[in-house]
Amino acid sequence: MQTGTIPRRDFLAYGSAAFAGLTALQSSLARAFPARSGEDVIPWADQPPPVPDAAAGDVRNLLKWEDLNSWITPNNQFFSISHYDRPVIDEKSWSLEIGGSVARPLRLTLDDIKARPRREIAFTLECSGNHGFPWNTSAVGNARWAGTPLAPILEEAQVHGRGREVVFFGTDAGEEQVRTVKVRQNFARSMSLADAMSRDNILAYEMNGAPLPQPNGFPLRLIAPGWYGIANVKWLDRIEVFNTPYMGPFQARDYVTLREEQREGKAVGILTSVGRVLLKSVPAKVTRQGNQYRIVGAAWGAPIAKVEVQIDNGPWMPAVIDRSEEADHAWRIWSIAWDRPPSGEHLITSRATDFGGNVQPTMNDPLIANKRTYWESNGQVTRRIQVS
Ligand SMILES: Nc1nc2c(c(=O)[nH]1)N[C@H]1C(S)=C(S)[C@@H](COP(=O)(O)O)O[C@H]1N2
Ligand SMILES: [Mo]
Repeated sequence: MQTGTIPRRDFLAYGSAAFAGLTALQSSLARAFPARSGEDVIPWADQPPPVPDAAAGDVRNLLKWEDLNSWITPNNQFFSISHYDRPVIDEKSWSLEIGGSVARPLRLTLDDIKARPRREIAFTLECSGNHGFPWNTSAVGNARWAGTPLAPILEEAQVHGRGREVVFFGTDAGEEQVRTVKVRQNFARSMSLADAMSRDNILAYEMNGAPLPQPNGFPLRLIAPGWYGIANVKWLDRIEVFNTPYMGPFQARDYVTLREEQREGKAVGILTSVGRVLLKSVPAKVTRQGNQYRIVGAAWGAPIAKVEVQIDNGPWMPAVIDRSEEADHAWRIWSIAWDRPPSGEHLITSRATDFGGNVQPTMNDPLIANKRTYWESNGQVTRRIQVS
């Protein structure tokens, strides 16, 4: 546990009881973001390469980190990833079916869903492939999602005692091959019944106060706060309770982490399905106002206790975390002053620590280095900058 090193201020700010007394501090921290007037953004010297043609159909609208200007990512700047087609759905003919191993199957229209209790949740959605490829370094965004809680719907459907998983199907479909057999099937992902019943999960029809945009799953998607992007099924039209484990391609073949681990001195390959989001931070941008430089970044994946920044090979220095928005599953914006950096090239690295004392690993940590696949890459990120 490293919690002893966490500034007391951060503990206070995290507890909601202490929150009210901190307004002055909060607003001074809030001023750290989005911007100082008249400041310039210095572009990173290490720009990611363009999305390769092979992936350009699937991955769109990646954020330019230098453009990060608000805690909420505007809908038109939010990334979008789709592995099959991107269906355009007419909400009038669309409905959601809840079936499988249940006593009372349901069918709900969009109006039915909107008439149910409404819940909003701020959640930072990150693709588990983010930082898995040189071109994929910003497949992440933060939005306020609104919809209706999933758990009461599953309760109404009365899941049979043998039901063990909930499978979420999109209307998008593609052809998949198993040995010599090819079958057209819908995008889908499953969760254990216990995970699906989490009070945080919603069936979302709004994103930042607007109807869910088409690339992000119009008219309805699952929002599963705390899970990597892949679990958040878009263009949702069927929820089915299974008695057996679901083994769809995005569950059990793709979006699977292969890691080499040591067991009694022998290397073994361990395969796991991408699941919950991991502790992470990134330096987002460097700004300059006269010779006052500032490094601004984001941290997410767990309740963030502290963020530290390292410049070149210097000491780790604590960043100021903006706690003006209280949300368990949303990123924290942090910043740190960088006084009169010498001209030349510099390296900037950040690392986050959660309230359990877990520290974001380095890229050399066996957890990251022994991965043979690109998913779940939450290692520390280093960026290069040229100071003139
Ligand atoms: N139906 C469907 N849902 C999907 C996907 C998909 O291809 N089809 N892609 C998943 C992946 S890999 C990610 S990272 C997130 C991205 O959500 P966004 O496009 O709203 O950013 O959606 C997930 N939900
Ligand atoms: Mo993803």
